[in-house]
Amino acid sequence: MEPKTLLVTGFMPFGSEDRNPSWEAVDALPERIGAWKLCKLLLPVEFDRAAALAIRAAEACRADAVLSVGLAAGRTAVTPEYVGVNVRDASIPDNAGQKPAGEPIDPNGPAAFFSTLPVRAMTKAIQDAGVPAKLSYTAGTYVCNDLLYSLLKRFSGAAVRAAFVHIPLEQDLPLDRSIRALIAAIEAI
Ligand code: PCA
Repeated sequence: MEPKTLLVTGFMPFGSEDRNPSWEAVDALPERIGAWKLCKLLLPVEFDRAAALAIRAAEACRADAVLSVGLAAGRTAVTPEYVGVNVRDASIPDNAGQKPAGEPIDPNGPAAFFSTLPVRAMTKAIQDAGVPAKLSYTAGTYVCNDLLYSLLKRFSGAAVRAAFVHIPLEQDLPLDRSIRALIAAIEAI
């Protein structure tokens, strides 16, 4: 059987961090996981632009699904995200200096979209692999949520499914555990 294509994205450093484990973990993933062939993309931490680049890449690599990964400093478990909400509310500027305060992502869009990959099963698979994981009901209101909402809106009603996984800082979860978690999550898709 032809492998299906999964676009996996990670982010550049932002704010006061000089590294972002989300891209380091994505970059370390093997090219094939289970039934999936991976196509990888490093994204800038910028409202609008990250989503536009991810959507373009999903179309270019004819992705069957998109799994985006980001850093959630302060969390100690890997957290698949249940929902993307139609809000931009930044507490620090993005890497292009934008700092939206309580604006919709799309003034005409619905309040939220639910992830279309099996986030509950992905969370369980990560736990079964021995890595702390918890289903999250908020991806925040910064660039990660912007990306998730925009992907789900773009592919709403289409065959392309999408989800987002936040991983902790390396000091709270070593990178090899986050990599193991992503492999388990992808095997569960
Ligand atoms: N985390 C940020 C944006 C980029 C990243 O890795 C977030 O949670 O919105």
